[in-house]
Amino acid sequence: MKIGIVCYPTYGGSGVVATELGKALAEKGHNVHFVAYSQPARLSSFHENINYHEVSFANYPLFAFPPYEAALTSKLVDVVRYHRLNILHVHYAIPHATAAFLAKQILLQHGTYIPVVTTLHGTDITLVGKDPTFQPVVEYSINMSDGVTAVSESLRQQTYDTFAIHRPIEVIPNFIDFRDFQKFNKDHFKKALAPNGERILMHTSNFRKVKRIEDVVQVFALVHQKIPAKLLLVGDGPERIKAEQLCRDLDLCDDIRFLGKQDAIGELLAIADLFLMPSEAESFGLAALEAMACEVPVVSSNAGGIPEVNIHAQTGYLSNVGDVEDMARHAISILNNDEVLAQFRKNALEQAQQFDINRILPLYEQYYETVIAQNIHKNNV
Ligand code: GMT
Repeated sequence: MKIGIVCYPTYGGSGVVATELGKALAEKGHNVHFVAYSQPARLSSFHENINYHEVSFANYPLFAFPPYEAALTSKLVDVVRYHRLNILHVHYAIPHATAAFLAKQILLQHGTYIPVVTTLHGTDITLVGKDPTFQPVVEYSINMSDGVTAVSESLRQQTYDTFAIHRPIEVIPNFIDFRDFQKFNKDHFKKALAPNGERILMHTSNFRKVKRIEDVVQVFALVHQKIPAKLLLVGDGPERIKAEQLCRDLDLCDDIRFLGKQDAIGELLAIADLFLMPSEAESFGLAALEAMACEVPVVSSNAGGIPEVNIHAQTGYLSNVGDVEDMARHAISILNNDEVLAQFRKNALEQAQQFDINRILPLYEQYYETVIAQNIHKNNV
């Protein structure tokens, strides 16, 4: 198949999923065309089946807001026509599903019907999408897609609860590539960061408000009172300053490291003993799955789709959003005992294997084939 993938190029979950999906499809022999406003973060190496088309345009002084949707739409029309794509798969509804819909209408004038699959990732529904600023456009664009997927059952339900959607939404969960995420031997690294055998707690995210970074620090502070421990904070974003201030206020700077944005997350997770995800909302929690693939148990909130990934009292624990005492109690119960930790590590790996990319990729391929077959008669109208 010739597949167009539209995504955000940043370190955010939707861009990561889209890029890893495209790379895996290319490895299986499909011809993949990425369309984004800059090179996706995880698209660094060359592959003969991967093409990248950048949406770029010179801004005009009249535009207080550069019309990105228009530029993206034009790029999609061009790429679909001249590379004869079979399907467009857009990740994150805003504005990708809308631009894809418009491109579809324009292409119809040229006798081409391009089927569009929209994958909903989370904040495009739960936070930004339901805001009245975008709500009617998001709802319409989802309904006009030829196929819609959501990354968890929870997100599918929230989409139906939030919008008037009159088409089926298929749940295709996020996935993990065990070549990048496994318990690599990085003992030398562990010794450098925790020289006295301290337990290592870790959090990775884009440090947005929804991630509740201050809860991460609060949970660590409570664990630290009972167990020698270090906290590694990976990533960067708007809430980092507040978290840094909290570390200073709690006098924990010697035991908390801010590592900033990192590429080799799998290698860092390999030295972690526990992953913290106290998020306010999370459609899936890809970062938790990445941790579990590296045999790291997860102490998290019970928001959104997290319980579909992190199984309570088995791969980690779930607490109500904001209940840092409960999270700390759970963390201590795992970290206090080597045997308990070993069992949680094993369970985490087993659960992560359910989301192996080799299991999930065929679901996308089958879905594309179904959507293409349902719309084939619309071509050359
Ligand atoms: O977490 C973010 O803020 C990034 C966001 C995105 O759209 O890039 O992540 C969402 O998509 C990920 C991949 O499907 C999910 O694993 C995250 O749970 C989801 N984030 C939220 O729902 C807050």
